[in-house]
Amino acid sequence: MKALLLVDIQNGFCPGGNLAVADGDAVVPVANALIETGGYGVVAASQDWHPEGHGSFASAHPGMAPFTMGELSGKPQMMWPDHCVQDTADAAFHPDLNLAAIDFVQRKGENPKIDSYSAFRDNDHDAVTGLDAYLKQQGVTTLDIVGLALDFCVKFTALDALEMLPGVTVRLILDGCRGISEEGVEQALAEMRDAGVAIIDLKTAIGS
Ligand code: VGL
Ligand code: ZN
Repeated sequence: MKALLLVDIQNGFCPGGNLAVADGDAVVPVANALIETGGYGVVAASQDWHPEGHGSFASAHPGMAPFTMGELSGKPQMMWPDHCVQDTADAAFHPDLNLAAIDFVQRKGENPKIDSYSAFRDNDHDAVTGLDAYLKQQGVTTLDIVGLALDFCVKFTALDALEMLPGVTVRLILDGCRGISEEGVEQALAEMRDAGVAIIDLKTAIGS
């Protein structure tokens, strides 16, 4: 069974959002096209869902500026602008996304002491979210991934999918993703390719 995973397609990562990714909303029509024609047995979506004052926010660390490296629980942590705070419009899914088609929502980033880029587990790999158990229980054999941001949450989600769903084919639909930085995207694509993620486009995904 093929499953589709929509990573963090939220207002916060789209133009006008608190952690906007350039052209981030361009992933929405690609996600919707996949939902319509991709033949998926399951559509899952992750949602970055931080409490106010989350430890990944620069604002929680006096003197720290967004987009600089700081520390969280004794480990290096990128300091982000406040984003995707629970129950705010910034955390809501993009309104044009086909929400009715989503079977399962996996929230993440709720623990203020640790960030969670991956939809499968936190950055220390201490706590799993439950998405792996859900997808296994559904009998997934191929997992297609689209969303935001390619160089952070999408990358770590794809790498964890390979590790935590043994035997599952993991495919990244490149035109359904946008990233924060160009260098970050190049590096992320190389890492994913090396690990065994198939990098394909929308046309290929729909045709196979
Ligand atoms: C993300 C940074 C912080 C993402 C989430 O969805 O890629 N990036 N929180
Ligand atoms: Zn976040």
